[in-house]
Amino acid sequence: MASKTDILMIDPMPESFNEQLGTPFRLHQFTSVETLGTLAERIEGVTTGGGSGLPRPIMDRLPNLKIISVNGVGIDKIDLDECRRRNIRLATAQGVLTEDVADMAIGLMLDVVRGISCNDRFVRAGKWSHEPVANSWTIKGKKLGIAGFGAIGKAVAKRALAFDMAVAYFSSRQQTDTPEYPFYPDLRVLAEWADVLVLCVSGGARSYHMVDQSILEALGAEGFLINVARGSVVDEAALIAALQGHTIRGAGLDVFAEEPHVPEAFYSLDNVVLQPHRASATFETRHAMGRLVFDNLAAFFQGKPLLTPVI
Ligand code: 8YV
Repeated sequence: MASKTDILMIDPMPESFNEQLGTPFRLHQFTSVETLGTLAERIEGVTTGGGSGLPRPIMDRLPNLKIISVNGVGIDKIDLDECRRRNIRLATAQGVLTEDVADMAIGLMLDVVRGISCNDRFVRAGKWSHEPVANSWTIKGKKLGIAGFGAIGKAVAKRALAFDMAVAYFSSRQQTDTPEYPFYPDLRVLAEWADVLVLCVSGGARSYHMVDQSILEALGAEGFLINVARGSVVDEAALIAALQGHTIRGAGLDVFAEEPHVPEAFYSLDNVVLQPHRASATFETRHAMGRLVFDNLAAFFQGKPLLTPVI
């Protein structure tokens, strides 16, 4: 019997995935670089999440690595130049998580604008019988600015139209397939226009702290910020100051700069809704993502084209 190909899992994969993948491959859960030992030389494939990527110290320890299959769409924590230099192929789970991530963006927007989580805490604390309940704000007619107009940004736009919102976007270039949405080449101008600014950009150096104090000021005291992209896109200290000082009205955050660490300053704020990076985490989508991670690996080791290649 041919020996199985060794695959290193940086993040744990669901049990169903292990069962599938366990057939042609031998799986190893990564714990630390130090404990890799002689296994390191046998590893030919890596699976990882978009948030974890493949840190260079691990990549550098795997001399026979041939393919990285990402259980997500983010590739900001993978050194693409090094992949090309070492001829390492890269595939992502693009296409199958778009709708869920867009739903999360809309969910966070509805939650923070309508005060849903805040009022849930109010009811649970038994305050309803003796304290006045604050009003929230309406969604209808609000202006939605979307930063990053790839598949996820466009799916957010589509949903926002059902709420009678006006939609415009910022992107590195104007999109040819969506002439119905106004394009703002300057994020600050979009932030000034928008009531709600949703971040759907890719992570990495280009978008690092793209939303800083000046963009929050442009969003203004009636503005809301929603982030389903990467924590690195937002200057968290500036955001905390803006929420505390009410120089923006609220925020909905699925992602943070140092996950799973979340700055404690957020905990006591009622104008922010926090999620532990759950946008793609539904049973259905995680199953489809796992399937794609598996199918890309299987295709590669069978000498077939990758289904969703990046490199
Ligand atoms: C996942 C993500 O939560 O797609 C991405 O880049 O960050 C998320 O969809 C992550 O990949 C799962 O580990």
